[in-house]
Amino acid sequence: MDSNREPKGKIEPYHHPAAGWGALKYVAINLVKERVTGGNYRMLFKQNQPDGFDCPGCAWPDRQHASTFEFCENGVKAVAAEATTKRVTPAFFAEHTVAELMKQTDYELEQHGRLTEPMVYDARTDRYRPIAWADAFALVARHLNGLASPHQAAFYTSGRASNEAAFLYQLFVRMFGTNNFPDCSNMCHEATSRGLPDAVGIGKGTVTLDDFELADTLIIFGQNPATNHPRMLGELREASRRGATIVSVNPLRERGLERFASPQHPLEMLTLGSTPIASTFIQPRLGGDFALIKGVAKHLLELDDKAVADGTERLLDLDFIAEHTLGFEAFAADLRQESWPLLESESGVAREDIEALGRLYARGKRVIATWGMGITQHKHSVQTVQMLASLLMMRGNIGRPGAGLCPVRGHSNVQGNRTVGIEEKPSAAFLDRLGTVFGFDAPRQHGLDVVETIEQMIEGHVKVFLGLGGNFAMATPDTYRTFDALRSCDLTVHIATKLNRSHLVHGADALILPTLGRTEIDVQDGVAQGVTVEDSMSMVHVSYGMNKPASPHLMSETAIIANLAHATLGSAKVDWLAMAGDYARIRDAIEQVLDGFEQYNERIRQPGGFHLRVASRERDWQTPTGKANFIVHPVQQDTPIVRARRQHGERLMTLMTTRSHDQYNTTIYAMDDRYRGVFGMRRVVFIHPADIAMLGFRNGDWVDITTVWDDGIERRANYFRLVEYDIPRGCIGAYYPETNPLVPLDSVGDVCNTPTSKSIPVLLHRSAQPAELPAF
Ligand SMILES: Nc1nc2c(c(=O)[nH]1)N[C@H]1C(S)=C(S)[C@@H](COP(=O)(O)OP(=O)(O)OC[C@H]3O[C@@H](n4cnc5c(=O)[nH]c(N)nc54)[C@H](O)[C@@H]3O)O[C@H]1N2
Ligand SMILES: Nc1nc2c(c(=O)[nH]1)N[C@H]1C(S)=C(S)[C@@H](COP(=O)(O)OP(=O)(O)OC[C@H]3O[C@@H](n4cnc5c(=O)[nH]c(N)nc54)[C@H](O)[C@@H]3O)O[C@H]1N2
Ligand SMILES: [Mo]
Repeated sequence: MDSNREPKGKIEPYHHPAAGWGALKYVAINLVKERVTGGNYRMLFKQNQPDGFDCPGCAWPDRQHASTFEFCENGVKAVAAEATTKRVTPAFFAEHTVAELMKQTDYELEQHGRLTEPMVYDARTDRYRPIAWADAFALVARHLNGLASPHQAAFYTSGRASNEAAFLYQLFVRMFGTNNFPDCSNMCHEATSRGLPDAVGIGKGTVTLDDFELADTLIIFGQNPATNHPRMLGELREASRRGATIVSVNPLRERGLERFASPQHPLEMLTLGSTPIASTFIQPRLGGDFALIKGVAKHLLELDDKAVADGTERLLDLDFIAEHTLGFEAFAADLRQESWPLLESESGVAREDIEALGRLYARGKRVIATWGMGITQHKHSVQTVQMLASLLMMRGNIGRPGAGLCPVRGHSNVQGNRTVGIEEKPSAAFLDRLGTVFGFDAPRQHGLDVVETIEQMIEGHVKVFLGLGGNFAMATPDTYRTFDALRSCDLTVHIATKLNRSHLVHGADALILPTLGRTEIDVQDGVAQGVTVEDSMSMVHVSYGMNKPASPHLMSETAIIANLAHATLGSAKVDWLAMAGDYARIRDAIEQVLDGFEQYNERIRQPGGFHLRVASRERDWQTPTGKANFIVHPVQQDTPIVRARRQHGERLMTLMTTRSHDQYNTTIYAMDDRYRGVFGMRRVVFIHPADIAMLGFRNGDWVDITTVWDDGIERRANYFRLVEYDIPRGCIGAYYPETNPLVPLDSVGDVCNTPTSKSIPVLLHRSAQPAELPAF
């Protein structure tokens, strides 16, 4: 281990297009670093192909032109990380106590490679030791069946699990008796999933890739696709070449959105050419999108008034509004009375720029709005999503070709997980049908989400935690309180491919259950199984692994869940092991429980799979009113940020936590953030040069960060280097998960309860370079 973990850190602004040769170079480095053997390079050509595996990276959909090789640098990192030849064996665990492993960084933990055997924690030696699969299942069953109430257990899901695994998991847990399904989505697109239903009836996007080919205007809110959804850049590149207008709304001028050279187009790379992506950048302050979008809507109304006065073509889609929506009068009245100075100060965007965006939007005949975490991880995220839906509705931009809502999901099957029942607040209709098909009374009481799960652990009510993938301890807020919460459990269980810190922050009893990754061949009863996933645009397709499993002892996620269910509940009602013996049986069950999955097993065989119906796309509004709803929201003025600023003045900074180019959530592949010009380090704070001066610091100084919150708990993250950056005054950025200790557990979005990872009130304090940087 390094004594100083970031000795070679440097800042070097990036001047090349995104992707291009830089990406190819990094691909090569990754394959070598992970020691992926020669034969395995073939697998890259099977990524996102009709007969290959679904990339375990992001949820961006695939083009199904069998000739194009859907290539993406960060997809390769995800695949290479899973295909690594490095192993975490029982010998490794024998060598290291858990306390020792806790001293390693997340990057170092990731580097050890794939887990190979089921392990159980031994308190006497503070080490994990091997356990037989059957004994592991029996241990879980004993704990679960010993609880006073099924609600004392929580069952987490990270969005990589297949539809089959997730469906079986929710069936097992509901038969056990609870809806406690915290999942990564609670920290991610929950504002979308909770905000859209009241507006348009369903919490999903309304566009497909075909719409991207038709759109003339694309507005990208709070997203960094060059890093997180690189294949989206291919679509933006085509749109840009066609002459479409592309706007990025982001406090950071993300370089990856400026120019893009496609690795799929060698000529462009050979000539060092590149396609400009976003033609316009708007840089609101953190959380300023709500006021910005409201301002655009207000200006659209003004432009429409002018059209009426001038006798020119109206800008509102009056037919759409009349036929399909409710609430427009009240919505328009609220816009008219809204104050421009307030919209300007809250958005951080000058009125003339808001108006320019309004004109640009009004010019577009087919407009798509996409959004990511920059929109969903704030206090008023649900309101922002609904305001965005209203803006599109004003011009009928929902449910027509080339236009619509495009939330861009994170994990490759997070949307599918929700579809098949990973939902702590299930509808009564779903529970009725599940209960009827399987002959049981599904529990009605709503379950716990991520934040509530941690709170209930702290209260001593949740005693067993089971994680289907993910890294709960690091992905969640308030790191040290979350650690205490997990350590108070009687049992923690992780079904995982790789070692991570959640395995080290454990309950009295603890298990690590190693599983197959999606790229690996999954044989059950002698037959290779495919699994299905749903992407961000509701396409459901099958995925077949093609690599040899990392270890002969691994079980598939589906098989592990079936065995847990069998051991806990017995197989009188459901023949769990038979279900896991042939995944087609699970798909048959899904077909019985859920609409839209008719002939599931047949339809996944067609290349590209099938599109799951999204009613709002067809202007079928499944809201309580039967119409799309314009929803009025005021600009929030009494927020934790505003209160903290009142107390501390301009020294108060709003912190957003984000991803670097070389990480996948809590998995740190390497230490660079190429497009932002950061190399060899992660403990940095992006800050405006004028704020550096105002605070009396200099570029490159070391600082500690503390949170301004009102519960008397000190929240602190130490040793970060200041990096001057093109970011609005008063706003700073740093990487997650290192900054999660700063996010208070009760700092959550309205309605969605999502941690406000993009708006944390903080102060910066002078510090010095330590002899050794903290491990996390
Ligand atoms: N390689 C890679 N791919 C990934 C992931 C990964 O970690 N690595 N993670 C996956 C997951 S789970 C997810 S959810 C997605 C995440 O993908 P993104 O949604 O791109 O998430 P972030 O990296 O957090 O970046 C959010 C962007 O929002 C901007 N932003 C921050 N605050 C605001 C704001 O208040 N307003 C606006 N308009 N913008 C703001 C930031 O500057 C940044 O550009 O990516 C998925 N794909
Ligand atoms: N401060 C802050 N916090 C955030 C965010 C933020 O922007 N800022 N983003 C939030 C978001 S959007 C999300 S989605 C969450 C992510 O939260 P999680 O989904 O919990 O975290 P990941 O880092 O994606 O999980 C990585 C681990 O999953 C396991 N894994 C990988 N592949 C597989 C597999 O195929 N099967 C199984 N069983 N396990 C596997 C590996 O052990 C790996 O270590 O974090 C959230 N937390
Ligand atoms: Mo996510």
